[in-house]
Amino acid sequence: NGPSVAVVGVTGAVGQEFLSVLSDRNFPYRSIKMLASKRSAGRRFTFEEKEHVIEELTPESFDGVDIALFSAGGSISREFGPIAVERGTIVVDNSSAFRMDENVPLVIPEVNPEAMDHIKLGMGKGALIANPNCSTIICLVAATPLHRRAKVLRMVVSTYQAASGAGAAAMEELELQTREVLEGRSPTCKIFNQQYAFNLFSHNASVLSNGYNEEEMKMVKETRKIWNDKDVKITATCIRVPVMRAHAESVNLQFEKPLDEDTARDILKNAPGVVVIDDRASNHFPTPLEVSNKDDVAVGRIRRDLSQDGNLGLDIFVCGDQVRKGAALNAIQIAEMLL
Ligand code: 2RA
Repeated sequence: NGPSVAVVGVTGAVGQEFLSVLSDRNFPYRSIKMLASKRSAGRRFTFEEKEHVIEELTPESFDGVDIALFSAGGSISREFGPIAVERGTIVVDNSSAFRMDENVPLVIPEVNPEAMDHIKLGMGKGALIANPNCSTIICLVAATPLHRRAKVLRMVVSTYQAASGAGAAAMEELELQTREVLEGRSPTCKIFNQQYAFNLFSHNASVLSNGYNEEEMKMVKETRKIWNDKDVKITATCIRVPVMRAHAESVNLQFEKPLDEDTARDILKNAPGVVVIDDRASNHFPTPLEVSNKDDVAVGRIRRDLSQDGNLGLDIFVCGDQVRKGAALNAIQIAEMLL
């Protein structure tokens, strides 16, 4: 019989998606614990035809738990992740708390599964595995197969990030504001300090002394760790756009070795977790709506970067569901690798 599983932060957008993905993929858990803050403890809900009661997250919550899926914010992960590991649990953490810790594997199963080779169920001790940031996952699922073939020297990413990345409340606010604006009322701005509907703005993550925001620096640092390449040049601009739950990203790649667009398209057509939508004749390319609630990252606009000599540059456009592949699916694919 399978592992005992705990979901930490079960009431959040990603927590709920954990349950959807566990069910969709028939994850073989023998038991499952629904953990959240005191505020949600006691709430009942049905999952897979069984009634579950949300329990308050405490250190004792992890006794007897084999795998814990965390998505309850960085402070909860920092407080309870190590406690869970101490009690023998393997933690898959969706927060940014431990991603850059050199002892913590940062894993996209299609990209760098070997990073967690040393961690398995039944090894008699806990461990911590970090889920990369959603915009990093979505970019690298597409960029890595190309990198493996022609070695990326420089990557420039512009993201168009969905509301879901800022949580369920941000999705609700986008919907509310859209209604308000259409009715000529002033928009309610609680989550973001400015109008979101019919607008876009630089990502809400804090801006650092180098002028980049935290989201952009995650793309830079996490890519270097996942590719195990501290020299690759990366720059990113992350923008929040009025889209519900799928991120879009424009990615420019400069290679060490030539890679022509047809070869790139073939590589992507055969890449795990990728679907190519690249129909120039009908101008049909990836869109957030087309990838929402789906597992695959969609790639299109595959073309030679004409600002580069020969075939040393390529532009692509990717879309991926932020809640699913960007968070919950990736974490559960990691959990599947432990079985
Ligand atoms: C965002 N990547 O989209 C963040 C959330 N994890 O805001």
